[in-house]
Amino acid sequence: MIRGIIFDLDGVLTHTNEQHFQAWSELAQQLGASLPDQIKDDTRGISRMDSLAVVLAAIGQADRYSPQERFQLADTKNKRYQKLIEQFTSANLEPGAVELLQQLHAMGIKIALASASKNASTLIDRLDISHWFDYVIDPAKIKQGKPHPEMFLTAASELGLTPQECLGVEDAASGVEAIQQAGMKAIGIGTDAVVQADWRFKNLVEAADWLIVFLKEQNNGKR
Ligand code: B16
Ligand code: MG
Repeated sequence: MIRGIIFDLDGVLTHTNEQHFQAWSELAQQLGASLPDQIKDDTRGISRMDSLAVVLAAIGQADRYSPQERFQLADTKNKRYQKLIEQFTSANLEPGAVELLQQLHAMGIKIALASASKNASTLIDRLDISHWFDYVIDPAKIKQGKPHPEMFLTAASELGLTPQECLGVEDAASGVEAIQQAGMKAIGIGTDAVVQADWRFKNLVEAADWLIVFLKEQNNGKR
């Protein structure tokens, strides 16, 4: 029986992929290089420092910087990213996001956020959706990022549920893998990145329509 839904943030409830990419691209420019579009997918869902490693490898500068310089580079990118999302409001939510959170809450389904982003709690405040979450992962306390299952296992346990009682919703290959490694089924949104998901949808509205029917059927004993 599904009693909890664990959401990713970027690429699921809001779209910050362009802002992340722009900030990484500007950093690459400062380092005298340009980034291929593929970096958007390659950094989806993975932590800031892991993303930096992907970016530096893509521009052939993987071994050029000390750990301290790497932190500075990541910080430069993050400051630019924070500037780019400064004006985010509820208008930046994915269509259908509030309706889905409302419906899940009304059905008594527990809701958690499992985002790799250290900016996630600021972002959900700006998006005006913080109040819908029963638990929000603090990625600073997570030892192993996606695709490791730690985030999803922690979220389930904090909701007081077993992994089998939860579904995860993701837009990234790393996230889908993390959900499945946690022993949950994965709902994939959007790109080819989620081919491994148990159910795939073009966008959140389509996923929400399906999910609400799925949960109602489950409650009526049809599943
Ligand atoms: P930050 P998600 C992820 O968020 C993004 O998809 C990924 O591109 C980013 O590198 C990561 O957060 C870390 O973000 O630099 O803000 O800590 O998809 O897990 O919600
Ligand atoms: Mg994501």
